Amino acid sequence: MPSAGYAPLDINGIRSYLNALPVARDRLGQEASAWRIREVGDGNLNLVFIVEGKGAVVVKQALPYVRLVGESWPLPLKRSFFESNALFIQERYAPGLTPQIYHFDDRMALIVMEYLSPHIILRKGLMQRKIYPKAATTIAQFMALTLYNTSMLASSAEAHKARIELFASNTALCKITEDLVFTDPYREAALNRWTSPQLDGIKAEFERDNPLKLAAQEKKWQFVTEAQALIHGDLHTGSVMVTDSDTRVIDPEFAFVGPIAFDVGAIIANYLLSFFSHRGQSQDGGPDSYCDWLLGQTEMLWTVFEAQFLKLWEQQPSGEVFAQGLFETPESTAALAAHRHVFMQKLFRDALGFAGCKMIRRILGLAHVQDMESIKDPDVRARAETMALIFARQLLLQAHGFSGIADVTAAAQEHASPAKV
Ligand code: SR1
Ligand code: MG
Repeated sequence: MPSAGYAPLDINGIRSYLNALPVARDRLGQEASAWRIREVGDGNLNLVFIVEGKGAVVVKQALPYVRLVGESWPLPLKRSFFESNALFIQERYAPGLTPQIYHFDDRMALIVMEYLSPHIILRKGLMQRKIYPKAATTIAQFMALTLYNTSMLASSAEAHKARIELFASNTALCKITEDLVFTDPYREAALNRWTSPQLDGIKAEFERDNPLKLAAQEKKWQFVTEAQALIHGDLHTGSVMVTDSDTRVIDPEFAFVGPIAFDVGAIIANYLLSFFSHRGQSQDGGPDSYCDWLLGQTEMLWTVFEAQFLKLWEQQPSGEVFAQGLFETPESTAALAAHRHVFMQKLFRDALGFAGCKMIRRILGLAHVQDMESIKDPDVRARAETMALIFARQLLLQAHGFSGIADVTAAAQEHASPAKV
């Protein structure tokens, strides 16, 4: 139920709302009647307006239902509260890597924030085969900074429990992930869709595939039980805006205290989906330097994240877990240093499992990705999707067989080779 005083705004409503808001008026300049306002939301959940005067702002307002599906699927407005809180926390630990918030209105479930221009959504850039040399590195740094600093490796138990409490009631958005990522793709669910009839066979196989279903449920168990750090919760390439030189992570409305590997796996999955979408469209399956670049960036996501996370752990061991005072002799310092690598290896394999789930859900579940959806010819799309599905299954079932990220990208290349198609 929307709270008293909530109303979804149209263009005129946005104009009056911002005109009564000094912080927005100052940024926009001009008379309100001269502001140019357009609704540009193309995500699954919310309204998004770009408002331009002399300056510009973005207004994001939650709807009381899932926009993609309609009013039959109600969704709490409180996601706007979780998003604004996550953005504040992320800005504290990863300054300059998120949009700046100018105003948050809890009652209207509305955030006024920085208009990122000339940024575009990373997914769209990757679909156009654009090179963003810094994007993967910056996303990896964002993950290391936000995930390390909101974990008990950096903070007290008391602070961590306060964080858990702040985000604990983001249950409706977590439930979307629990159902859409970990469960529905492996069963008959009303809103599932896939390229049919081409993928009918593999969809039916996945529904019968007990090892695969068990592995997906293990990942779901981790997702709901591992309160490790404040995760973004929906870190795909549609949640990143880029220019050649700037990268910002947006849209953390799915944030809660969950497994670190979920964010890492999500972004790796989306770079790999881009890779398979391009490989599937290649006529002859011959060499493709853009696909090689995508795999190189996939490697960067992990290697930069791992190095930065370890560096933070070595330099700021301020948390109550692996507490500094326990490891002061040279032997125990060395033991802790060795253990950090064991810890990262587990995180890596967990991330691969999550990546597998995230790839499968985008092909067999409700919410698909434009990388694949934009492929008009269903046979070509099915070819790309099948390569991605088979590879994702391997990620989920054989995460332990990958000793490093270069193994993963080599296997992706192998799955996309003409002999396999
Ligand atoms: C019903 S919402 C579907 C998806 O959109 C969001 O971007 C999340 O990824 C969610 O799973
Ligand atoms: Mg989103």
